[in-house]
Amino acid sequence: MLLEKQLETLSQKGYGKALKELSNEEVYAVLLHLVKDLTEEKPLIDGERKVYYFSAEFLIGKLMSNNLINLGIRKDVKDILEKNGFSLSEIEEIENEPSLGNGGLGRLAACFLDSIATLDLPGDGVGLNYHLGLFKQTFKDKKQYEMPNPWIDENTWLNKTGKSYLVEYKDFALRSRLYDIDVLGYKGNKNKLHLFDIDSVDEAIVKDGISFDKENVLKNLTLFLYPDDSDEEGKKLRLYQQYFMVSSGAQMILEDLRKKKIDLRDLAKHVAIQINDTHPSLIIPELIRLMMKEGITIKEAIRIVSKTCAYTNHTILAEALEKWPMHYLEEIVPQLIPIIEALDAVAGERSRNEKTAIIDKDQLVHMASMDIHFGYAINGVAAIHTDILKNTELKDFYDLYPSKFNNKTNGITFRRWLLSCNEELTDFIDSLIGEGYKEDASKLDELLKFINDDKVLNELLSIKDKKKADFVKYIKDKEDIDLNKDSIFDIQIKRLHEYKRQQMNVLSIIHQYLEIKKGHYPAHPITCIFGAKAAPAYILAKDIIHTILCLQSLINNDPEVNKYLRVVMVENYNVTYAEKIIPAADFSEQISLASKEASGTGNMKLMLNGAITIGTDDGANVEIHQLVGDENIYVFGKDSDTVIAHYENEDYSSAKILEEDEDIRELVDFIVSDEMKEISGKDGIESLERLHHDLWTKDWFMALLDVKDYIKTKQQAIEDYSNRRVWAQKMLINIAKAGYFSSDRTIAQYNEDIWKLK
Ligand code: AZC
Repeated sequence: MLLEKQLETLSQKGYGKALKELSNEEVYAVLLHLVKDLTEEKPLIDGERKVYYFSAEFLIGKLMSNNLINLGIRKDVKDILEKNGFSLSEIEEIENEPSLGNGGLGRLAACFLDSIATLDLPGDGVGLNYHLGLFKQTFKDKKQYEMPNPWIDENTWLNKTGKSYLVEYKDFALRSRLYDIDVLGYKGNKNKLHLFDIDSVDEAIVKDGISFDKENVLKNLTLFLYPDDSDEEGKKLRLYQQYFMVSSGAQMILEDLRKKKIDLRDLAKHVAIQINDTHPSLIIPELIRLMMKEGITIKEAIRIVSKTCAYTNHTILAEALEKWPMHYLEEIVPQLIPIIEALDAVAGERSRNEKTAIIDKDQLVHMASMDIHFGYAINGVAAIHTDILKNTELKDFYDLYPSKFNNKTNGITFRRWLLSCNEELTDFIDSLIGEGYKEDASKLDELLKFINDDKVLNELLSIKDKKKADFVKYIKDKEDIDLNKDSIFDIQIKRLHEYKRQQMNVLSIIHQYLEIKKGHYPAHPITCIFGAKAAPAYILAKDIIHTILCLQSLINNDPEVNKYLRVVMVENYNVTYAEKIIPAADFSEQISLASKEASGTGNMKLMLNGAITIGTDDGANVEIHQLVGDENIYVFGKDSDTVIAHYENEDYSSAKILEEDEDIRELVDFIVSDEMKEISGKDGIESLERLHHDLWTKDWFMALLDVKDYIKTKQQAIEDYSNRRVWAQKMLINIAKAGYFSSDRTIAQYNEDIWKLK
């Protein structure tokens, strides 16, 4: 009743009309005001020590649905709107998705903020307010093109604050401007996501897709996340951004302490800083510099900062561990040089091992090395990943600081990845085991008692069917693509990268296609769905996209084949798309080369929604495998020890495989077959040839090593799918065991072992 009155009042105030007379857009604005008003009443979470989660990305997704859920009013609002002739989910569609992230790393940061607030822990995010996001992906002529992805409009969750800091570079200074987004905990109070920006940013300088003058920092600094760094200007722009983020954030933190009359020497008692990957690593020298300005000696400042900062590693891929040339730093932030040199000297005193140096002999500054020497905790993001860090990638550091290393297996927030995206499944679980699992996800385990209950199993299948039908409608409306709702939905959604091996999935699709052409039909029709963006300068990744889009056209237009097989790559895959695809998934493709996927989090979201994993023993798949047992996951491929040995011995040769195995050769050579070339068009052939050539001569991530086992395993999964009862049991077990992957558990562990808040 109260809520209804509030909505009517806001409607009158905003538009001078009754609620039922508003347009959908107006209702959206009214809801935004409602949530902001209700949020206003919630106190900020307080405590002695507070964590600041520094991250280049926060892939927060649309916020309306989640905020309503976390305020505990989504059902009531939905009813009131329905009474007035509106559909809440249609209204939620209106919101632009904030384009502040790329992949798992950014989505993890968003899940973590949700869980920090939900556990009532004091902790804020710190990042940048990119006006045009990563980029918006479009397809033309079966190729990816990049466009700006603006998302800020007048109805926004961003709140402009009065806070502003001077960030000094060598040749000029910029004033940062802080915007905040409230982060609501589930049935709890709130924290904040702090996003820094500059007033002078100018979207009009962007031309021709996403190109712009990379040297015009005053206008371009907060336009894009991860601007193209294939040239020197791009690399420098990233450095400008990183320093802008950490300097503004550090000043904000110190200002807060001063306001509270806390001695800066007590920083570590009051503040923990989590460095998410190496993008924010300059926070270490910057904090030291700012403390020195306040009269603290460098020695003491180093000691204090070393008790404040902790680092999370998200990858073992060397190219992703950032190294900055000294001369860039000299050109952009010379004030940090003496400090970095001092840190390098201290590191040198602790170890003379070249591999743990901060500044190497080529005058490159290794960000991760700085983090490990001067952070008090270093964590990987899944058990196997942390083991690989300790035993291989970061072994020399582990030998030096064994007690700093720890594992924190990733997690996902169930508020978004179950309650919000799959209401039907949520309501069904509620009816079976009550709502306790919403605050203690381990209680999902109670679902296991229904393992032989046919009514429950049938209902699970019919919810899946319903979500598949919803998705079929969504993609028809959005992209005019026709899917067969009765086919298996086989899903691979993640950044496009060779190590994730979308190209191996491509080979299995080619296999399937050729089999159908020979009259060997699959046990069940199957639809292979991809969602992925390729980094703009990552040519081979774009070649893989082109190949998928060619296959899509070849297969979907062939009436002989499309009864059994279809292929779809959705355009501009993002959080909103994920929320539609995941509930509809039957197979979850997690097929990275063992040892390369740090954790994966899509694997967790898909499992929670009843999809069965087809995967390698990599990242968090290993833990999923342990939890659900051999019967409820399809594991294939060489293990990480074997793969690591291939790299060490340099004895992997795709050419050798291709020469010896004509089955695999047929699949790879099909990429440059006449049918494919014809579909690809003149401009695309080069792309097909490049991928083909790479597989023959390099195949760095060993797709050909596992492809046969992969095809065989997937075949088995397709056959098993037809036994609907057994399949439903697999689904139930996966859902029941997903509780471990709640980010509430992950955050409780970060707090217990690293942050020690409250
Ligand atoms: C990802 C890892 O690839 C993934 O395995 C992990 O689950 C995730 O971080 C969260 O820990 N890394 C990224 O997304 N990295 C970038 C630069 O986008």
